[in-house]
Amino acid sequence: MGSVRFSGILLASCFLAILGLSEAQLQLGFYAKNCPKAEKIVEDFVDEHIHNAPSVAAALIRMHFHDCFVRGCDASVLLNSTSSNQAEKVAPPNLTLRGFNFIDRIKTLLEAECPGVVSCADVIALAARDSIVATGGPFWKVPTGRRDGVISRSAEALANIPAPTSNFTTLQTRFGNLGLDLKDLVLLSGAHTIGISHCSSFSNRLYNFTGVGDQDPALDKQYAANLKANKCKSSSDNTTIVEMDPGSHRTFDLSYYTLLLKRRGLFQSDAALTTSSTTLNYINQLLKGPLQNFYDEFAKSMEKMGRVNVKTGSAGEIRKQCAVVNS
Ligand code: HEM
Ligand SMILES: *[C@@H]1O[C@H](CO)[C@@H](O)[C@H](O)[C@H]1NC(C)=O
Ligand SMILES: *[C@@H]1O[C@H](CO)[C@@H](O)[C@H](O)[C@H]1NC(C)=O
Ligand SMILES: *[C@@H]1O[C@H](CO)[C@@H](O)[C@H](O)[C@H]1NC(C)=O
Ligand SMILES: *[C@@H]1O[C@H](CO)[C@@H](O)[C@H](O)[C@H]1NC(C)=O
Ligand SMILES: CC(=O)N[C@H]1CO[C@H](CO)[C@@H](O)[C@@H]1O
Repeated sequence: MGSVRFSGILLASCFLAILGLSEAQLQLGFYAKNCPKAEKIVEDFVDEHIHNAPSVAAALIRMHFHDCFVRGCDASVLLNSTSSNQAEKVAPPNLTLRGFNFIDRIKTLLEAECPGVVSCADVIALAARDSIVATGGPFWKVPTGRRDGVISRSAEALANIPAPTSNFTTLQTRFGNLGLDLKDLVLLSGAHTIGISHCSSFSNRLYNFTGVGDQDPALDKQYAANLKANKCKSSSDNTTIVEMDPGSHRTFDLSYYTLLLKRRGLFQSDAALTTSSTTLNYINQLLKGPLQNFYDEFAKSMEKMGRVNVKTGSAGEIRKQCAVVNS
């Protein structure tokens, strides 16, 4: 009995030690020895190309988020479906992801420099950070050493990535499952200060909120009327795009939070952040500024997200091509 309990404790502490060890393996400059130019190659590519495609910054930070929320930050989001498997890419939350080509081009450069060394998961994390910085947004540290996963399942994307229709409880649960708290939820949602959405991601709020042809009462009436008149003119429009932070969708600023208080957050998941006093307090704190405070806090949450369930050491693999597992 006693020895059973003892070996239980021993097992548990071994398990914790392994967890601790694998966490410790993400480190700043992980490639310094084996591919010293790796991070510079990513940064240079981003700096060179972002001016032609600044909207890629939004696409890449969203890709990083989706990657980390399914099986950890392991580039499972990049895998193509196969004849026997529907990958994360084809799940509804991923239908509107962009930027795959950008990642592939960086990976090609890295494979030419040091074959089989730099993971696709690290490429996503680095390129997301560098593109946000290159477009004038916040900087955050990206420790590296992530390994690539070999599994990508559409159903898991659906089960783990919050939907734009998610309520506060669902958001709290899905972030909480990954060790991300309410502060992280508020800060990371702040990425909606840049980028675009398709009408189909929120038109239920405009046209058929509860199934009786109604509007979401939590959405500012004037804003809703404007969207219906000028942007999302029918409930079946799935091609028109809308700036999530109109007028400043290229600028990483606090105006997303200002809009939330005006009931002009685009998604129910945005609006939900004002429904709890805890998150509403964080929002008000951030709005007191300065902007640098938001940047500093956002950086902490991004680093935290970038560590979610990462594979390190000898787990997973270093994919040769980001869209397929090594054969
Ligand atoms: C809190 C839960 C979240 C939900 C429900 C959510 C949902 C969405 C949806 C539905 C879109 C629009 C997709 C489209 O119609 O094209 C979107 C766009 C975007 N999301 Fe989120 N998101 C969440 C959190 C995050 C986080 C944590 C980040 C990054 C840290 C993020 C970054 C972005 C960005 C930058 C865009 C614009 C993408 C582009 O311009 O292509 N989101 N999000
Ligand atoms: C939130 O959404 C979930 C999933 O749709 C639902 O089961 C739950 O009842 C909702 N919670 C609240 C408080 O509305
Ligand atoms: C609203 O949704 C309900 C239930 O899904 C559906 O029966 C109805 O046709 C929809 N109405 C409109 C105007 O789209
Ligand atoms: C958009 O809607 C059209 C018409 O309803 C449909 O044929 C098409 O498959 C939809 N596209 C997407 C990406 O959902
Ligand atoms: C992955 O799928 C995309 C889109 O279908 C395709 O263009 C690409 O060639 C595929 N990549 C690989 C390595 O098979
Ligand atoms: C980016 C991406 O892979 N999009 C895919 C999402 O799913 C649709 C439908 O399954 C595909 O046609 C897209 O290529």
